[in-house]
Amino acid sequence: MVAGMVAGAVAAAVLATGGGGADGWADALGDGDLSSSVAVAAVADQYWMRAEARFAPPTAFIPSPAVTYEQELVPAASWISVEQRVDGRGTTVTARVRGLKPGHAYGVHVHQNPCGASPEAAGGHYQHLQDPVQPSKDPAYANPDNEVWLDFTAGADGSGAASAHHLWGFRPGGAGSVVLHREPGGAGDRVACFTVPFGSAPGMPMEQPTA
Ligand SMILES: [Cu+2]
Repeated sequence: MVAGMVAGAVAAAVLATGGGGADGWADALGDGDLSSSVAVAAVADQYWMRAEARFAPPTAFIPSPAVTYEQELVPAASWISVEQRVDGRGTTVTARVRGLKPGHAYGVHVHQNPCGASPEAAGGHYQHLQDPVQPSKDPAYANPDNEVWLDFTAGADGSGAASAHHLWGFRPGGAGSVVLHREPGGAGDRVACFTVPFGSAPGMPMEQPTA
C-alpha cells in the first residue's frame, strides 16, 4: 500500500513534467544535439510515454529512431516528439514537430511496425478493428476513428502539432511508429518515420474489438 502510494506520487511528478509541454525537453537537448530520449511512467490503470528525436537519413553514421526519407519535406536534424497518455478515459496521442517545411500539410498516422531503411518497413496503419484485407483501403476501417491520424500543417516557423483521442487502447506490440506522409489523409508517399514505444496501461479494461 505504501509502495503503491509512493509509485503514485512518482508518476504524478513525471506527469506534471510531461504536462509542461515540449519546451523543457527540447531546451535540454540543445539545438545541435542529435540524441533521442524516451520517458515512461506506468501506475495502476495509467500509462504515460514520451519519446523525442531528431530526424536523420537512413544512411546516417549515427542512426536515429526518427528517419527521414525526403529531406526537402523533413530535413535532417528536424525534431519530433510523440506523447501517449492512457487512462480510464482512453488513449491520447500527441505529436509535435519543429524544423519542417513551412506551410506544408502533412499526413501523419500511427503505423504497426518500427521504422526501417525502407519507408515500407513501418507496415500498415494501426487499426482498432483490423481490416481482414491488408493493406487496408476500405474506408469502413481506414478512417480516423478506427486509426490514429495526426495530420497537421507546419506553421511559418516549421513547427506543428496534432493530437488524437480514442476510447480504446493499443494492443500490446500492435503499434510501432508514427509515419509522416507527403499529403494529408489516409495515403500518400511516406516521407519520414519515427519509431515509438507505444504501450498499454496494465490495469486498463481493454474494450474488445467487435466486428
Ligand atoms: Cu500512414
